Amino acid sequence: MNDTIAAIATPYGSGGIGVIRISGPKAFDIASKLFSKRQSRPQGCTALESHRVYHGYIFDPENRDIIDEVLLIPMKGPSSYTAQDVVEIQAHSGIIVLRTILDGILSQGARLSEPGEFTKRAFLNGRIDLTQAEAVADIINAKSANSLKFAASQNLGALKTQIQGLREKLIGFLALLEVSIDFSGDVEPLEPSTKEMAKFYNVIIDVLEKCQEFVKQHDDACFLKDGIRITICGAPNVGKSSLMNRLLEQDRSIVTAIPGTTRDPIEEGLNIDGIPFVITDTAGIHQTDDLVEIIGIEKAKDHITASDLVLFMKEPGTLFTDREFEKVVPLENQSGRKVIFVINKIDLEEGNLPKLSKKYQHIPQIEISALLNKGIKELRQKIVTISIADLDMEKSSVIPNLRHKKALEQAVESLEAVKTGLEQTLEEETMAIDIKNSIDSLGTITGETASLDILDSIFNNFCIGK
Ligand SMILES: Nc1nc2c(ncn2[C@@H]2O[C@H](COP(=O)(O)OP(=O)(O)OP(=O)(O)O)[C@@H](O)[C@H]2O)c(=O)[nH]1
Ligand SMILES: [Mg+2]
Repeated sequence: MNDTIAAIATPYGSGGIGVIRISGPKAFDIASKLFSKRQSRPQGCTALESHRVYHGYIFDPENRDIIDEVLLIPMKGPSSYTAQDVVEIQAHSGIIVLRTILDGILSQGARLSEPGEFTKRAFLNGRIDLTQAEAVADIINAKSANSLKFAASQNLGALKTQIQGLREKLIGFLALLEVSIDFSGDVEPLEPSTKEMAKFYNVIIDVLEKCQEFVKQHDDACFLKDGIRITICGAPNVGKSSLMNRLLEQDRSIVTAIPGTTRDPIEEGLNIDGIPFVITDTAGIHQTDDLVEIIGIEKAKDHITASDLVLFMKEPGTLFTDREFEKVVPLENQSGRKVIFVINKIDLEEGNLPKLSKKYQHIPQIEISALLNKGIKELRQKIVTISIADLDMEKSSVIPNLRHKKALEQAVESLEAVKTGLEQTLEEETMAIDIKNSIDSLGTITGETASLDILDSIFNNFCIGK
C-alpha cells in the first residue's frame, strides 16, 4: 500500500470525459510534474491544494508537448476514495489520449493498479468495510432501480451496522464467559450469576433469530439483484417466440408459422416496473425424432427447472390434460416455482379456451394475443405481482449476498450450539469456542476476520480503475 497506483477509471472508448485516478504517497508529486495551469510546461512545483478543481494542461514528460486540456482534482488523504492522497484527472475520453496520460503518470513512478485495488485500499485503510466494498460492484452492475436501491443502502453501511451490532452483543457475552474460565489456575474464576446467564440466553436467541432472518432475506430477495428467471414453454407453434418479442418490445426470437422454429434457448434481460427479469424463450416441447429439436427440448426442460416463474402457454382448440401440463412443468419437489397459464391466440377463438383442471385452479390464468398485442400489459402486471408477492420490500432494505449467507449460516450453526450449551449448562470453555466461531463468521462478512482468499475473490471481480 506504500506504492502509488494509477489507472483509467472510466470505460474504454470515445466519450465526453475520461477519468484517470492516482492514489498513493506520490500522487500529488506525480501530478505536479505533469500538470500546469498554463500552456507552458510544468516546472515540477505546482502547489496543489486539496479538494479544489484546477483547470490546466497535462504534458508529455518525454517530448514536453501538451497531451490534453484537463480538470485536475487533488484530494489529500484521508478525505478521499482510498483514504490516501488521490488525484483525479478529467481528460477527454479517447483510448489514445487517456493511455498517453497514463503512460506519463507511470513513467513518473506510479504502477498500474490491479482490478479493484482502489476500493481494496479504501477497505484496508478502514474507510469502508467489505459489505460496502461489495456494494460498489453491485452499484456498477445494478440491473434495475430496485437493485440499485439495495446496493446504495448497503454502500451507505446498512448491512455493516447491523452485522457489527450483532457481533458486539456476542463479544459482550464472550467477555463474560472468559472471566469465568480459569486459564491459569492462579485466580479464582468468577462464576456469572444465573441472572446474567439468563440475560445472555436472550441475547443469543435474539442474535440467532436475526441471523436466520438475514438468511431468509437472501433467499427471498436475492433474485432482485440477479434477475427473476422466467421461462416461456409449451408445445411448438403456440406463439412463445411471439410473446417473447412482445415482452421485450423487440424482434429477438425468430417467429414463423413452421412448428419447431426455436431450437436454442434464447435468453434476454427484461425490466418491468424496476424489477429485473431474465426471460428465456424455448423450443416447443413435443414428441419428435429430429435430433436438433430433441436437444432443444432437453435444454428447454433444464431452463424450466432452473426458473423462478414459468409461463406455460397453450392455444385454443387443443386437447389438454393435467398429465400434459405436469410433463412440461413438473411441480413436485420444486418449492417456490411459480406458474402462469397463458392462453395465446385468443383472436382466433374467443370461446372454447383450454382450462386447467380443478387440481390446478390456484394457478393464475391469462388470455392474450401476442399477434394483436392484447393482454400483454395485464400479463406484465401479473408477472410482477406474482414474482414479488412474498417480498417485504421495506424489511429487505438490505439483501445479504451468497457470501454473506454462507457466513450467516455458519454463525447460526455455532449459535445453536451455544443455545444448547446454555440450556444444558455445559462447560463455559465449550461455549466460548462456539461463541468465538460465531463472532468470526460474522466478522468475515464485514471483513474484520476475512481471509486473504476472500479479499482476493472479492476485489478481483472489480474492473481496473475501481
Ligand atoms: N392468430 C394468431 N397467431 C399468432 C399469435 N401469436 C403467434 N401467432 C402465430 O403463430 C405462429 C407461431 O408463432 P411463434 O411465436 O413462432 O411460435 P413458437 O411457440 O415460438 O413456435 P416454435 O418456436 O416453433 O415452438 C406464427 O405464425 C405467429 O405469427 C396470436 O396471438 N394470434
Ligand atoms: Mg419459437
